[in-house]
Amino acid sequence: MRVFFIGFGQAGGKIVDMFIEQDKKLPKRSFRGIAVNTARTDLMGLKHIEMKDRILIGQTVVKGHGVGTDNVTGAKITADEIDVIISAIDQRGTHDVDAFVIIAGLGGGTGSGGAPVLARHLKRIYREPVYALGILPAPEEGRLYTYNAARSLSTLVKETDNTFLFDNSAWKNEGESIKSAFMRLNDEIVRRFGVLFRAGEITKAGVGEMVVDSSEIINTLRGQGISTVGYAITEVVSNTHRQRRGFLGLLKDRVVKKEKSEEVLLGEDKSAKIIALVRRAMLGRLTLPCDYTSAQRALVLVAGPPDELDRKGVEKAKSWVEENIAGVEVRGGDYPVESNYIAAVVVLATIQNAPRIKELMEIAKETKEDVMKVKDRKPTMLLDDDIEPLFE
Ligand SMILES: Nc1nc2c(ncn2[C@@H]2O[C@H](COP(=O)(O)OP(=O)(O)OP(=O)(O)O)[C@@H](O)[C@H]2O)c(=O)[nH]1
Ligand SMILES: [Mg+2]
Repeated sequence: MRVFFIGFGQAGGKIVDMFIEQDKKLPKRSFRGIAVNTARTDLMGLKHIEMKDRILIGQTVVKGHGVGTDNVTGAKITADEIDVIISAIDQRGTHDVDAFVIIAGLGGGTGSGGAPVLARHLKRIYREPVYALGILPAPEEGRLYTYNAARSLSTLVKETDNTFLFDNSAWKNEGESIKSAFMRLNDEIVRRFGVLFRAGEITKAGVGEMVVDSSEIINTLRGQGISTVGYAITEVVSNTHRQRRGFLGLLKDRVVKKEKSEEVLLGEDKSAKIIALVRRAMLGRLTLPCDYTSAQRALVLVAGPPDELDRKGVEKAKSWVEENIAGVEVRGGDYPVESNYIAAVVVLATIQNAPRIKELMEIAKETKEDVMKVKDRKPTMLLDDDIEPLFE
């Protein structure tokens, strides 16, 4: 699938920069990407997005310094300067694009406020689907981030065809600071979504038995809501690898016998291997941990060298996913690539139950009430009204 990424704000910009970095290393480009921000230094810090594709907005309002976690200002600046962003997207070219993906940290100001505004306009202008990939803040970042995320998310879900979520708090390690974790987390994001968003593109590895088409990804994501992604990877014991081990094994009879039996098992169990991999993807850590049984639709994608992509295995894995989610729509297939690895991606689309979202919404509601209470207090309460000011 050919994707046009828009990285909004600092987190969004950095992640799109990594998608572009990954894409540049591959023989065929599938991704296009721009970064939009109110902070000049954030844009300057990017490495792979071309200079002309880094769009600074809000200069007259915040002078290139960012909106300081104020997402209402982020939304306003974006609405005021939407033409600048749309024309940058148009100039980059959209005729062959299959989908737009807006990426933003939902806890901050620029991306949190700007992403839903941009989504609304893209949907009005283009026929292609508009997705968001939102990064949820960790609770330790404070209630303002949580409140921002809750407001941004509620709006994003209405303005996009589907919103993927990645929960920073679920992915950072115990004791690790959120900042030092960013590079690692971004890498996890780009690996998963890189496979998903590239699926359907023809590669040198040739055509698989049942290749996933962009339309299947799009149909899975149709109809709004929140989605999460599971991922698992395993190394292929290639023929050459096996032969090499076999050759080494000649030196010892006992080893050769063992090698042979392993080879047979590997050959016959391609299907079992794929089922196990898909199970691991769905039951392991999701980008947004949730109750997978509440998913309405799913997409099962198996990427790897064509001779490992066993049709029966993919079919059985799909059935297993179907038995375990609420809905009956499970699409999927393979994505042949030249690699020593097989990767499984499971998209759980339009989930209904995620404890983290419930918690986020509850904290946001409490925060809103507290904000209201504080608003009612006069800033001069500490002073005495009987002491008259010098002038009114
Ligand atoms: N996963 C990940 N999260 C990030 C990264 N950078 C920031 N965040 C998260 O994103 C949120 C802040 O969003 P930013 O993108 O920094 O904010 P912004 O859109 O630039 O908005 P302002 O700086 O307020 O103008 C916080 O919850 C951070 O934890 C990153 O590189 N990776
Ligand atoms: Mg910023």
